[in-house]
Amino acid sequence: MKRITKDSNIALVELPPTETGGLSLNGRQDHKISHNVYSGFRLPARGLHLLHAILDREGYKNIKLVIPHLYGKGSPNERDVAILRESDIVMASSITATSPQTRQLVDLLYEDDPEKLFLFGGFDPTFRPDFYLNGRHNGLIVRGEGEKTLVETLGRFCNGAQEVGDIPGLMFRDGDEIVTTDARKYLTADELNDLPYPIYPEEIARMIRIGAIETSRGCPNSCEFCGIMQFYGERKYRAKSVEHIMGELESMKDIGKATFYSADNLLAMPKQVEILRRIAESGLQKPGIAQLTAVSSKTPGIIQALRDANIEVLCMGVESFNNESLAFLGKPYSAEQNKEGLGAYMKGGLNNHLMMMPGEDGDTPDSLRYEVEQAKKYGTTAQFFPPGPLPGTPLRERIESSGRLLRPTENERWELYNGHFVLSRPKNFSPLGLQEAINQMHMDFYHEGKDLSGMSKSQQLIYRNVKKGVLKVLESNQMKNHLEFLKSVS
Ligand code: B12
Ligand code: SF4
Repeated sequence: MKRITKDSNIALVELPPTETGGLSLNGRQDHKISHNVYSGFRLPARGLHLLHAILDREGYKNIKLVIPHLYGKGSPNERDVAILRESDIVMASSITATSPQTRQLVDLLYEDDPEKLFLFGGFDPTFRPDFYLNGRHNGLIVRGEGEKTLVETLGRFCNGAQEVGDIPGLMFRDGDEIVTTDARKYLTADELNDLPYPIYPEEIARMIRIGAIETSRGCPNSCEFCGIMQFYGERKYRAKSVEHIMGELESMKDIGKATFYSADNLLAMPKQVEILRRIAESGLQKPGIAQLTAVSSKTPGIIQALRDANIEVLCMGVESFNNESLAFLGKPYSAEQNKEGLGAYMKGGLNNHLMMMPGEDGDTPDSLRYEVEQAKKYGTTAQFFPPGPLPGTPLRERIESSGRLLRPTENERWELYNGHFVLSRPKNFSPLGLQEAINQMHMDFYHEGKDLSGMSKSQQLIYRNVKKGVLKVLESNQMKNHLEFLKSVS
């Protein structure tokens, strides 16, 4: 491994998803970028802008970002490839859907320069270390939250030491074994408030259409299909302070035409109405999208506060209007609570984006027809994703142990883990039957001729972009090929 110093060239990279999981380089399109409900929005990368700021604060001088989904046709361009080749440290952030091309990139870079250091982080490396630590490169996984582990690890290398086995939060290969060091304790709310604001270099900032702000971490719930509890190690919800959130909004005021309040939800915070009021008074209230729950609608004053803060779209993890399915999914809210909350937001002039999960064991063809009817009633936009057996989740464990995965793990097509594809055997449908039913739900929801005249311009923009993303998925070769595969296993 190269000698690491504060002057080392560091490349932070997040690759876009592709239809085949293959890697295209130099702006080529050998492997088409795959779409999803959000692909029209040109959001920033997830963790990398914050990690950039952390490294910057530690005095690392030569940091560059490679985020190809923001520019050109989405594959790493020639500038990106040059940055990656010249780097001493490559830091890759990935989710399951982007894992195949991430590993291909790292393998290529290793062949080019075996002395590079490779660091991986994010949900997928945390849960699938073997996939990334294939023994060909100097690779380390930072599992779970990355801030402290990253600083300690690079600090150790800068001091000329190589031994990292006592640093919590790491995984690495030692011969045939993968060593997992002690768990890293999650950051407290105070520590989150001490984090620097994410860095968006000018050439990246101008490509972002919707800026994103993380207002909290963790979740007190434990839905079966979600790995959040396993990722952070506890069901601890930690909200950032109003001051920190306002400071970050100020720091990103020139980025994007709208703001996405994410991870995991602004409005589960005890001080939710106060934050909204501060946003409303600050002059920073671009059109907003926020993740929240239907039951938050009961908080006194919240609907007016949302409107004043210019938040127009609410992303709701409703999943189902069927209580039996909600119980299977481990959701803490009933169908009645969801309907009541969604109805209240609509009445208050807000738009619900419904995140639905049809195809759980409680669902039947009839219940899905009911779901889409309810979704039309309560949602301006909606996504219908079958339950995805994402690595690290209790759902995957259940599906795998009962032999319901459609491909064995060693032959899995990880690029299909983008939410849209049926990947496990449903109970009351054939796999093909469920995929076709879900595709039909999307078609029914986004039917031609829907009247958009009651929506504001930005609401129409959001509707059109979500619809565009969904239609691109339905018309893609990726979907056609997957339907053929499902036919063969149905
Ligand atoms: C916001 C978000 C999005 C945004 C992302 C854009 C944005 N900038 O906001 C949008 C809406 C586009 C999105 C889309 C999707 N998402 Co999403 N998303 C999230 C969410 C809610 C927060 C992510 C985030 O920004 N966190 C804040 C940053 C600071 O944290 P972080 O990214 O985890 O990074 C930290 C560590 O992971 C680590 N780290 C991360 N990378 C690296 C790299 C290195 C080298 C190191 C050292 C450390 C490190 O350090 C960071 C600081 O602690 C998470 C759930 C969650 N609460 O984490 C899901 C989540 C990441 N998404 C998920 C999925 C599946 C998707 C979709 C495929 C489909 C879907 N279900 O919607 C699409 C795919 C689109 C795509 N190709 O990227 C899954 C991923 C699971 C998996 N194994 O694949 C998650 C975990 C949700 C879930 N529980 O299922 N998503
Ligand atoms: S799906 Fe949402 S509510 Fe459920 S555990 Fe995950 S983050 Fe929490």
